[in-house]
Amino acid sequence: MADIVETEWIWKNGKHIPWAEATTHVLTHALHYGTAVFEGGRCYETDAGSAVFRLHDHMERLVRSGRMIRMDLPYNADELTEAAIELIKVNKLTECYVRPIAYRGYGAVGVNPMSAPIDVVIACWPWSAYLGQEAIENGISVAVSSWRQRSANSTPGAVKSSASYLNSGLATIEATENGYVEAILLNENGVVAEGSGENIFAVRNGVISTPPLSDGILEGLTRDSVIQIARDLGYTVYERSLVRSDLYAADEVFFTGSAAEVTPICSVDNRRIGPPGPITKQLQARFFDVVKGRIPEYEHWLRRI
Ligand code: PPE
Repeated sequence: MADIVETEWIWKNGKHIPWAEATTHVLTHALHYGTAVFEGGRCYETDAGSAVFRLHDHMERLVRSGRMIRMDLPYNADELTEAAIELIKVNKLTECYVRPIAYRGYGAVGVNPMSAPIDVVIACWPWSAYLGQEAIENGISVAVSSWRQRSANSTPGAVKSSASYLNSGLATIEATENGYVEAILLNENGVVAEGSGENIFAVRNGVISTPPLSDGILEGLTRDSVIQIARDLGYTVYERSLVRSDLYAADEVFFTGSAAEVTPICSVDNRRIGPPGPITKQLQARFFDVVKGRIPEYEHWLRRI
């Protein structure tokens, strides 16, 4: 995780404002009660200019996350998509991370958020490999956390809410203090859910498995993309519950996420999985080819700037 690289403009409630002025009052509802939903996507340079990967899908998920927490956004996914494209342009960026966030703003205190105003912001800035370039190339060591993923009846994982990331943060702190790069969370039924900011895949005997959405995970767009890419390459992909020993026994394990992209995992709880395996490497290479616009059949996933 890296320090922010500042850019010039931020989009807030329909206007471009200077980066330094994009501040908010300390009594902002979301700051006190976690009442915010957000997104993260990436814009990549391609041979034919820059393109944001699955931008409209990210904006649809943002709107859906908002609806699930009774925060109906004053903008639809189309409007937010255009706003993000415009923002990348005015910031003159060719590659960047895009972070839309909608939150209950200033004007009401107390747990019930319904009377607090809804603010919508989009920021973008250059963000290199989430867990480092070394992680992308050689893989990372991860550990199953003592913290559990919340159940679908308690800040559901399907909602990309700021509140959920307290839990992710606890897991990451524990993992990194214990010398691992990232954490894996089991859900309350004890099956593998996801990483603190990534979905997870395991490969055994050439078959790819990933936890189903019903295990309480975020409906990751990178996960969805990798499932489709793998199936298009002829692999069998199962969405099925995994227990931690499925990870220990796997030939290959990897994370997916907009920030983490496709990150190989080389050990789980000190059980050596090995250097990035052939299927992980193939899917990773294919993923980068797709996001960089090198494979025409996936062009519909790219929103060109
Ligand atoms: N699970 C969680 C808990 C998660 O936070 C992410 C994304 C994913 C799965 C993968 O979803 P997708 O990006 O749609 O493939 N995490 C975002 C936040 C990272 C951060 O530290 O901030 C991201 O990757 O942008």
